[in-house]
Amino acid sequence: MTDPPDAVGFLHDGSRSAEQTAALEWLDGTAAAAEPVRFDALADAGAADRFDVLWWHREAPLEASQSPLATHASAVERHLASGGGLLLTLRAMADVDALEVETVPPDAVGAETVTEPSGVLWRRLHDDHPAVEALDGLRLHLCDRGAVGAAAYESVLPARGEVLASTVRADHDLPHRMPVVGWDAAPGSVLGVGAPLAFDRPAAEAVAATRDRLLAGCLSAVADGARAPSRPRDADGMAAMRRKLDADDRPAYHFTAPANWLNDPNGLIRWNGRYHVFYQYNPAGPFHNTIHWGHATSEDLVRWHDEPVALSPSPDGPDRDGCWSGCAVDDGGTPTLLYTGGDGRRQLPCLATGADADLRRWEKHPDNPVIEAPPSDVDVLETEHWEAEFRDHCVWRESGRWQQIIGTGLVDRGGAALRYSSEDLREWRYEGPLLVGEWASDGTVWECPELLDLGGRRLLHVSNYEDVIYFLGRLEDGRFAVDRQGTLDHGDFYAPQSLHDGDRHVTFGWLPEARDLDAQWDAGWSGALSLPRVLSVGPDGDLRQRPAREVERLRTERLLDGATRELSAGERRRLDVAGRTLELDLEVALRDATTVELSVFESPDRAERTVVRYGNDGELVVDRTAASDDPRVTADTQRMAVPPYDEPLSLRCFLDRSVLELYANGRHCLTSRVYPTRDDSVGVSLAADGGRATVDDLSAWRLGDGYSRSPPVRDDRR
Ligand code: DQQ
Repeated sequence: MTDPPDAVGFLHDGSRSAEQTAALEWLDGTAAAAEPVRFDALADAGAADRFDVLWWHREAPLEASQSPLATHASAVERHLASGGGLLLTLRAMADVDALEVETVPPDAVGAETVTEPSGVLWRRLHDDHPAVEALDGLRLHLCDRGAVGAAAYESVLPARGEVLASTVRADHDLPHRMPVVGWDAAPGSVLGVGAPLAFDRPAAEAVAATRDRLLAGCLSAVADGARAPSRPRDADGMAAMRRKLDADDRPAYHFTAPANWLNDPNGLIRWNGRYHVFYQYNPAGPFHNTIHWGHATSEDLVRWHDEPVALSPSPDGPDRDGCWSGCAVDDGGTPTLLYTGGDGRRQLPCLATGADADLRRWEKHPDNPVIEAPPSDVDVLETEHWEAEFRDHCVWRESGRWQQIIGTGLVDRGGAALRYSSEDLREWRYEGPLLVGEWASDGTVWECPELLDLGGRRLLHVSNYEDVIYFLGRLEDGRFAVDRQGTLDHGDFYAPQSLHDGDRHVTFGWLPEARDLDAQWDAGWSGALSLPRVLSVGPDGDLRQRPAREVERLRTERLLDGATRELSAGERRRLDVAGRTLELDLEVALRDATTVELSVFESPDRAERTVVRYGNDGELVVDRTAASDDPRVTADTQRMAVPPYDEPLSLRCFLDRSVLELYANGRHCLTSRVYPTRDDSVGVSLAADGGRATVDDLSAWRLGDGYSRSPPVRDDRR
């Protein structure tokens, strides 16, 4: 077991509660030289010097104005400044903002009634922290019954601290409740554990042993200067997180956040010759909460540099609970973001302008939100979470004004995109709905609407919680007249956004995980972006989707070059290609076969395999029923129709560890998240059923890494 430090000053304010007495007894029973010390004794010069650690363990509620930590802050800060450690447990953590080390206190403080083994859910990213050195696993039960005073961050994050753990109750993860935070108070350090770390109530032997080890680890962590890792604030820190979580199932060339949570791509823009992708990001772990804007840049759309977080919620602002999705525009040389601020049950549009050439620093408009409320002449849906479903922004310039659409849902009607216009991006006039969908077929709420001009034809796509549906048509008097409709991607793909790059629109979508939240927690990262896709309209008026030509730059080795394989009925042929980061291009002519199968991520005994199956019913499926031995992953079959049926099927397949991204006939996309578990699940085979088939033009490449190791080139011209 980790030894606690030699000298611990056990802080109290005069009297000691039963819990404090029990904790002090525990401390006396360890090797530590523990000594109760009154807060007011700290005022004496040198009083704290003989302690490696000051520990304040308090569960009773306290008015902020009476906080002894506030009254004696300067003595505690002197202790930290001389390299001492401070541990704040139970409700004591609620007062951390009394010290200079933090400005945002925990927002969930009170008594927690524990009825089943409960404790901390440690983050994979910090599994090497000295506090958990003597413990195995990420789920640590500390208490099994009783009411315990507790403190945690829930809808806000500490401004300066780094969350080290969330909460576990029995075998149920509660990532949103974050009771363990470390603060770097160099040369000293502070650790807050607002989890049920209590001593005066009975506990099962194993639970008590874990509690004791964790507490000893926490005391020694703050004592020996092994400071809590601070939240990375620069590009190097972001890249270090990526290295730490470089696991076998992390995509190599599809963009992922360096660690933690990623969802929608946001604010896509080419600026000063560099591509910028921002993304919905939670720095506190791999779950959707406390949303910031992460940031990455690229010179070529396929090799990425991690940048520092670009937008963070302002604790007193209209984006207090999150900076949700939005877009970027060039306002006469000023990069400008429109995004959704979340505050309690309200979500409203906010604006920020770029303050440097690298788009790293953003200044929020002082009069945010720039639209005070949804329009009053439509009946915007209210739901359990939101006063009005009203979010996500697409902004463009047309008819001499800025135009904007915002996603919503209208009561008894369905998802809708509402149109606004403006002279200056700050004052907006409501212009009416651009399009309202059908409740039953198109979804109740539309998120992330985007309107693109594909050379005369307009494309509107919206995300309706399930799918990304698109409409092709024209604008007539500010309304969208629909010619045809479809689904942008039939798999794990959501909330796409595009950038206009010269003569093309390049689109990225969010590829959510297809494994449960526990598995995502264990991985420490969640979410990827699709490859950049170029959207256009073909001569037949239908949508085309192709990987951007830059994707070819990822090819590092050619494995097959335009080969042909004739397959007879029932025949299976293994290809002389193996790997998890591959591109496979092929043409399939069914001839008299009923189906042709391409199996990828295939083990030699075929027990693990992901099957792409094309049939003479004109359907292409990705069969994930045997794709993974891990029971926590989705094992279903995803389907899409691939007209026209009378031509050979041309297929481009991108394999990237836990991503399979398919392009059929340059028109239809299906992206799957798959998680092969076996080291030998690297094979590729072809098979025909029901008759003969020809696979032609079969090429394969090994693809390289999407993360450039060299630092980005800076351009300070603006
Ligand atoms: N994701 C954002 C919202 C958007 C949703 C929140 C779509 O702004 O509606 O992270 O995935």
